[in-house]
Amino acid sequence: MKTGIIGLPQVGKSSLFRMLTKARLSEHPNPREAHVGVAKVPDDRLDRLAAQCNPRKLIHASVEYVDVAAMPVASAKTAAGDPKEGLSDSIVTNIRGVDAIAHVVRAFDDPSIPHVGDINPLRDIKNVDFDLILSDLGQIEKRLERLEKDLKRMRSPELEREHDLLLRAKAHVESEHPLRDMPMTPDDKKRVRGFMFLSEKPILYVLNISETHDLGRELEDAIAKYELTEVAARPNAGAIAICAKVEAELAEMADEDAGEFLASYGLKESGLVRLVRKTYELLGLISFFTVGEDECRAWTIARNTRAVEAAGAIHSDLEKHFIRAETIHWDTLLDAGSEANARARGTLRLEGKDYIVQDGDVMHIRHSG
Ligand SMILES: Nc1nc2c(ncn2[C@@H]2O[C@H](COP(=O)(O)OP(=O)(O)OP(=O)(O)O)[C@@H](O)[C@H]2O)c(=O)[nH]1
Ligand SMILES: [Mg+2]
Repeated sequence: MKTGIIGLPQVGKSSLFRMLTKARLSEHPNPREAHVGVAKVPDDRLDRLAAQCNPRKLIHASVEYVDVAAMPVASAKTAAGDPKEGLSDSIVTNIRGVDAIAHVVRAFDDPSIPHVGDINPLRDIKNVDFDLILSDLGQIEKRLERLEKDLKRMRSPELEREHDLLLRAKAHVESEHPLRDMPMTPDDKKRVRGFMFLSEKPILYVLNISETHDLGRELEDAIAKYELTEVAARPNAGAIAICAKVEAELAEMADEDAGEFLASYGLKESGLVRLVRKTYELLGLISFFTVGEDECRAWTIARNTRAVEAAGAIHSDLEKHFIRAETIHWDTLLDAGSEANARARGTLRLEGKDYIVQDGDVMHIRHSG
């Protein structure tokens, strides 16, 4: 699962990417190539399970981030009525390849770093969303033209269904709404999957705010203060505030000092931890765990996955030869002290293929392979 980091120039995209993935970027990157890096998904539940079973290896879940090049500055100028340049092919290609978008929006104040106009996150969000929508509209129109030619030559129920759906999508984007909030049936979704529409991807608005003494409270209030409550509440969207400047300092610190540093700002945890968790949520992902002396590990699956497919996330053989899954919720296991105790207490359940795996389940797959 990949999340693309996008945004206007100089808003803090690469700074965030570096901190999330602890990657080093070259000084002179090739603008056509996006940087890809992996971020660990912090999980206190897994850490506590590991403390109980003391494994040789501890493996957290991860999400991939892509540092997409900056959106064209023209994105910020639509209100002036300038003809739009549109997105470059390389940006479109890079965004198409991701499962979700993190849009970094500037809210920090710093006269030494130029920004298009004054600080206005809602305007920037609307303009960048507009660019995504415009790119999709171009694609929809091209496909509709082709479809109409084909339909003249030959009637086909499948082509007609696609035609109806695309007409609906066209009306939707023409009213300046992103496809991510257009109601679609699972069949509709399948029909448009191949287009990889940009405005259909789930989006997280990441508000990069200034460093202040009362940062804890500022972070809590920022979404409302910049009037993002409404856009963040739309389907497949979300918002989070962070302070990249403070995160950069945190990233340089030893763990012992970090806690004290956070507390001095009235914070409980780092913004990066919240950001990664939000991304995971936005992608509709949950974790289940496997535990043992050799390895404690988090596995990533989509919400509402059946036990047999969850087994497949570990290994395809486990899916093929699945018999049952010994299952227990992580906190019940902690409570019992060990799997053996849990079994004795009768809190370890045996679940079949169709069991819907819950976030935080600990599973042991029994198989015949
Ligand atoms: N004051 C302040 N400066 C920041 C903050 N975040 C980033 N910057 C600075 O803004 C400049 C741009 O940061 P980058 O992370 O390179 O931004 P970017 O969005 O990747 O920029 P482009 O890729 O060039 O579009 C750098 O000089 C950063 O140090 C912040 O929260 N506060
Ligand atoms: Mg950059």
